[in-house]
Amino acid sequence: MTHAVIVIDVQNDFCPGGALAVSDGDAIIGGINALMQQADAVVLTQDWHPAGHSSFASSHAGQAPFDVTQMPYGPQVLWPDHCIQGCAGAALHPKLDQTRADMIIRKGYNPAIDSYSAFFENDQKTPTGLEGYLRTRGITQLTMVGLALDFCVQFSAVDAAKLGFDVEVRLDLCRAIDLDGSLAAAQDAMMAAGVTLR
Ligand code: VGL
Ligand code: ZN
Repeated sequence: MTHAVIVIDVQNDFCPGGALAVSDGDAIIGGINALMQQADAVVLTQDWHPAGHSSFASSHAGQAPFDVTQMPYGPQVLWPDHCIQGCAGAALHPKLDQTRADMIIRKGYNPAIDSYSAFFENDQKTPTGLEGYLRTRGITQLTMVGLALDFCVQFSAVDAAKLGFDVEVRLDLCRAIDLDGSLAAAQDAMMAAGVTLR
């Protein structure tokens, strides 16, 4: 039984002052740094979009941030431009201790498909490769933390549980965007998938 901490998207753009700031997003960083010290393995994820990404409202005439549009793969919330490859907003937060990170996996680089989950893009079938990485290292137990609880943490945790990993989410080490009840819906979806909320 090997245990990994998966730290989701603790990036400047999701912290106060960022393009898609989550309230108090930086308040969890000290606790995450401490948690990483106890893990067998640590993976960080990084939202990493090309400029003009299809998840940006600015890429769709007449649409505003937080509108929902229909993509070939289903409904998609449109976001302010954020986490653009190589820009300061996409960098991991400077207070996040990267020394314990074995692996940093990027996602959302496909211009036509968003990727909330660290395992599959939003078409729910294109893999990121993280499953193979964890399995080949013999990792079976995951603790997930980070931003945002109701988007990337939720999708990552649900996919991991569906793939058969033993998944726990530390609610105290996550913060949510909470759009139209998305936080309550995310907690229900995670519990239904067998994720332990702690
Ligand atoms: C996220 C919206 C858009 C997240 C990423 O990390 O939760 N949310 N891109
Ligand atoms: Zn994104």
